[in-house]
Amino acid sequence: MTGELPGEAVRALSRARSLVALTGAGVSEESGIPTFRGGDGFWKGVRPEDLASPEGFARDPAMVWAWYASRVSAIRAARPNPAHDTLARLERRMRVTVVTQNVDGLHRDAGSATVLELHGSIRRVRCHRQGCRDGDGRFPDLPDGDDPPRCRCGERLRPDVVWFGEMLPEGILDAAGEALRGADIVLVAGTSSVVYPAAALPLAALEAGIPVLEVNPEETPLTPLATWSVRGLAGRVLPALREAADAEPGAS
Ligand code: BV8
Repeated sequence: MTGELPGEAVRALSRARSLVALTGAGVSEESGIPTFRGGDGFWKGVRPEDLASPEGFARDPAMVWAWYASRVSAIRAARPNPAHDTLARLERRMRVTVVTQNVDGLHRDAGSATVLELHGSIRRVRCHRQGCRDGDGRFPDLPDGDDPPRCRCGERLRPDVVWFGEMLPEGILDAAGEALRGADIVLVAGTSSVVYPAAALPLAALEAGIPVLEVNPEETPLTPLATWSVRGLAGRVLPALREAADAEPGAS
């Protein structure tokens, strides 16, 4: 871990009764799942932003389906890492709401009880036709490259995730806002803080006078605004934060 733990942040965490953790792809990186914008940022020469969109799906449904099928198989082999485990363990000492942009389901696998999946779940599929529920189900095991399977209504199936240009699930931003309003501290871990409306959530917390602690090996647009920002890997910094908070005199 490179970044020192700010003493004030440790004291705030030790006294907190309620925490909101806003997480991004970086907290799953140590589980072996590539981040969205890390590496060369391409998949078979295509940018994820161009694949994770209705336009990308309309243009080449087999390519988009193959991309998700390759991600689903990587995710099925993945296990939670100490970052996920720490957020689940913190529930023993405070109310924890995980608000995640990730679609991999690893927070629930780690045992987190309250997880808001802002961008849906790659483990599920649904019908591409707005409102049709006949296609709801588990992502099927299919060889790569197949044209997506069809719903009973005849429309293509697609991953149950939110694509660029699509609205987030009904009510989930309200639920995230409600959790934020009741938080004593907001932890922002493993996100480049560039995707909206998720990236607006820590800003709303700061507006409301709630301290925000960022954990990321790199600086992000949130770094200069956060109350504290630690340069480090979530899988190391989060356990260290929890241990330091537990050791604080008068820890709640
Ligand atoms: C919407 C699901 C209404 C699919 C994803 C203002 C307001 C509203 C919308 C917009 C707006 N401005 C622009 C928009 C449009 C757009 C947007 O935000 N575009 C961006 C690119 C500018 N937003 C939308 O379209 C949203 N819809 O608002 O509807 C609307 C519509 C149109 C116009 C106006 C309003 C929908 C956004 C959801 C898109 N779907 N994913 C899928 O996964 O396949 S987003 C995608 O990016 C992933 O979900 C990912 O989680 C998310 C955010 O990325 P990060 O998680 O941050 O991952 P990233 O790779 O970027 O960064 C990883 C970070 O981790 C790095 O900082 C790295 O340093 C760090 N890291 C690495 N290792 C570690 C680590 N940190 C800690 N520990 C480590 N070990």
